[in-house]
Amino acid sequence: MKKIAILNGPNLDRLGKREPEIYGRATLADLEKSLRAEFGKKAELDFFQSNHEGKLIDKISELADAKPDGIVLNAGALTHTSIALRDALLGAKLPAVEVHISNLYKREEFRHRSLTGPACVAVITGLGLEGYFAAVRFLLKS
Ligand code: CA2
Repeated sequence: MKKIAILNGPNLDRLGKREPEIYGRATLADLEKSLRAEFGKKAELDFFQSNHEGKLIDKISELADAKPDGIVLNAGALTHTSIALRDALLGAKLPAVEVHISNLYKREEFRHRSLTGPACVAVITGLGLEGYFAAVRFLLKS
């Protein structure tokens, strides 16, 4: 069975609880349930969320040793700031797909730059939660 890690960064634990006009009404728990319903028979899904940059880096280091088949990463605002997260991803040498619920290019200019995107095989932005499904599907096929 393939293994996919799904990592969410700062504030994504608040999904469905604020700003539904940008991020929708589903919670992170709803997303986990739907992804397990869709892919649970084909893949082992490992969900991780942290509001702390270092914890995300530690998780990526663990994954570098565990070697899942892929990583789906929504690093939240760390996408735009974290060289450390980018270095961790590059060091892990695992196929990663970056996902953003909102379309970064329709938002403030500071969200247009992703430091982590170049360390990923693909970036999906603006498909809502569907982006996570597309990312898992892609990683399972590769
Ligand atoms: O669109 C995305 O998925 C983002 O990664 C979400 C981040 C934002 O900083 C990125 O620029 C784009 C923010 C996550 C905050 O999520 C919340 C969700 C609900 C309520 C409050 C915050």
